[in-house]
Amino acid sequence: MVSGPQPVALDVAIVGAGFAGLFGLHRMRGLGLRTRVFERGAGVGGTWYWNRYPGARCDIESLEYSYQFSEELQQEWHWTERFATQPEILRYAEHVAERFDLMRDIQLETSIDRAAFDDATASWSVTTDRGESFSARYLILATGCLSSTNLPDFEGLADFAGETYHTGRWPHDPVDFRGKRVGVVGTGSSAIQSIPLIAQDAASLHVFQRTANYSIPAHNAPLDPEHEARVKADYRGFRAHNAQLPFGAGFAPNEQGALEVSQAERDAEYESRWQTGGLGFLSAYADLLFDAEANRTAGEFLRRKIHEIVRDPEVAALLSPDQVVGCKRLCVDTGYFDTFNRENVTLVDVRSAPIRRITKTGLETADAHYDLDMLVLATGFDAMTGSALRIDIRGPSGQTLGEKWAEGPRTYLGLATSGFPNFFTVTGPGSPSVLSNMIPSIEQHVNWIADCIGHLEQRGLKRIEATREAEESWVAHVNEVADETLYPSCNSWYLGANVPGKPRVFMPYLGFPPYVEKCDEVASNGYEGFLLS
Ligand code: N01
Repeated sequence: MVSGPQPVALDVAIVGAGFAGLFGLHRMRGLGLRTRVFERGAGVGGTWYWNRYPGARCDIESLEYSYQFSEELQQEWHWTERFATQPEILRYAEHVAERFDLMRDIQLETSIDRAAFDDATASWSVTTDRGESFSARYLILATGCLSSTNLPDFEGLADFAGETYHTGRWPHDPVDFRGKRVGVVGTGSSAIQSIPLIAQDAASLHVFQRTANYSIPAHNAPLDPEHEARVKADYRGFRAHNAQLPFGAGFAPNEQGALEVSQAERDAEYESRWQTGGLGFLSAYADLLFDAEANRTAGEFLRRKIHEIVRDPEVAALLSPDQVVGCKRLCVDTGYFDTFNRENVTLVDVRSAPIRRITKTGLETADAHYDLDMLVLATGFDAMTGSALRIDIRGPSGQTLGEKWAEGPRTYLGLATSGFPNFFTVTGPGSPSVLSNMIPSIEQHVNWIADCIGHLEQRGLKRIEATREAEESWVAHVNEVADETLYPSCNSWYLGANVPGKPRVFMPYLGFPPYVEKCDEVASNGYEGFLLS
C-alpha cells in the first residue's frame, strides 16, 4: 500500500494572523502547545493588512484600540494620533509579532481550505491551499468579522476598461487618482473615510449612494501627551473602567432617557457629543438604541447638521438618512459631508435609479450613464460568517458548518457550536464582537479559550463540545436582546442584509459586561453547557 506524507502534528491550528491570531498564538505557546497560525495575507494584521484605502483609520481611540495583555507593551507603545491610521495600526501589529517572537509559527500566504474532525483521534485534519496536511487537536478560527469582501454581482464588471478596486482589498502600491474620473459605490464607513481624500485628487468624483448614513466628525488630532500620561499612569484602571461600559469602550454613558429632558437640553447634549466627536454620540442617552421616539431626536439633530454643512439643499436632503441612528453602524469622518460642497463631487442616488450594469467605459444606472476611469467598490463585507463559511469545515458526523448555519449562525457564546468539537471562534456571531471595542473583545475570547484548553489539558481531557441545549438557549437569548433594541429595524450587515440570499439574523450580542460575566460563570461552573470527555 502506498501512503502519502504524514500530516504534520500540531496541538493547535489557528486560522488568521490578525489581532486574534497573534494573541491566540502567544497564549497557546504559553500553555506549551505546538501551535501554527495560517494566514492568507503576506503579512500579519488582518483587517489592517487588507484595508489600505486612503483615509483608513480606526474610529475607536488608539489608547483603547490596543492590547492590554502586556503592561510593558501598553506602556512602551506610543500612538501618535487620537484615532490611529491604518499604517500605524499595521506597524503596531507587526511590532507585536516581532516583540513576542511570533513570526516563526505563522505561515503566511496560506489559506485553510478544509478541516474535518475525526472522532477516533479527537483531532482535526486540516489541509491548506498549498496541498499540505496537518493534524491539530484544536482548531481556532481567528478569521475576523469583516474580512470576506462583499463584491456585488454587477453585470459587466469584468468588462470595465478602467481600474477597479475594493476598499477591503486595496493594493499595496499607492493608487493615483489625479486627473481621473472616479466613481465610488457605497456610503458606509470605508466610503465615508476615503471619499474626502479621493475628492482632493480626482478630476471628478461620483458617489453612488443607495442608503444615506449618519456620520459624526472624528475631530482627530495628535494624541494629547497629558492625556496619554494620565492613561498610562493607571492603564489597568482605565481598561477596567471601560470594560464596565456597555460597548466595552470609553464612551461616556448617560443614564437618562432622551425624552426625560427638554429639547434644549437634548440639543446641548448632542452638540457637546458632536463637538467631542466619534462614536460616543450613541451613548448620549441610555434609550437611543431602544426607543424609536428617543432615537428620532438624535436623527433630527444629525439631519440638521447635514443641512448646515452641505450648501445645496437637495444634496443635503439626499445625504440625510431616514433610518434609526446606529441601526447601521454609525460612521466617523473627517470632512465627509463638506466634500459634497466641492465642484468636482456629484452625489448619485442609486436607490431611486438603481445601478443597472458596469460598462466598458463606466457605470449605468436606470436613468443615466456615467463615464469613469476608476471604480472604487466600497461595498463592504460578508460580515461575521463569511470567512468561516468559505472553509469546508466538517464535524464528526460529516455535517459542514455551512449546512449547520444554513438558516443563520448558531453558537454558544459566539465561542463554539454544537456538532463541532474542539473548535472555537474568536469574536464569532453571538458574541459582542462588532458591537464592542474589538481588541479587548478579542483578548477576552482568547483568554477564555486558552483557559478552557488549559483546563482540558490539565485533566487529560480530549474533547469539548457545546451542547445543543446550551446553544439553543444562547441563540434565543441573543435574539431576545436584539429584539428589545432598534437594531433589527433596518437593512444592515449586522443582519446579513447586505449580502443577497444571506439569512436575516442579527449576529452580534449587545452588552459587553453581561457577556463577560456569563463567560466567566460558564467557566467557573466547570464549563457549563459543554460536554467534556
Ligand atoms: O461597508 P458597509 P464598509 N449597490 O457594508 C453599499 C467597519 N469599518 O466597508 O447601505 C449599491 O458599511 C451599501 O449600501 P446599503 C465598520 O464596522 C470600520 O463601509 O446596503 N450600493 C453601503 O452603503 C463598518 O460598518 C472602519 O444600501 C451597494 C456600502 O455599499 C464595516 O467595517 C472603517 C451595493 C457598504 O457599506 C463595513 O464598512 C471602515 C449595491 N449592490 C470599515 N452593495 C473604522 O474603524 C453594497 N452597497 C473607521
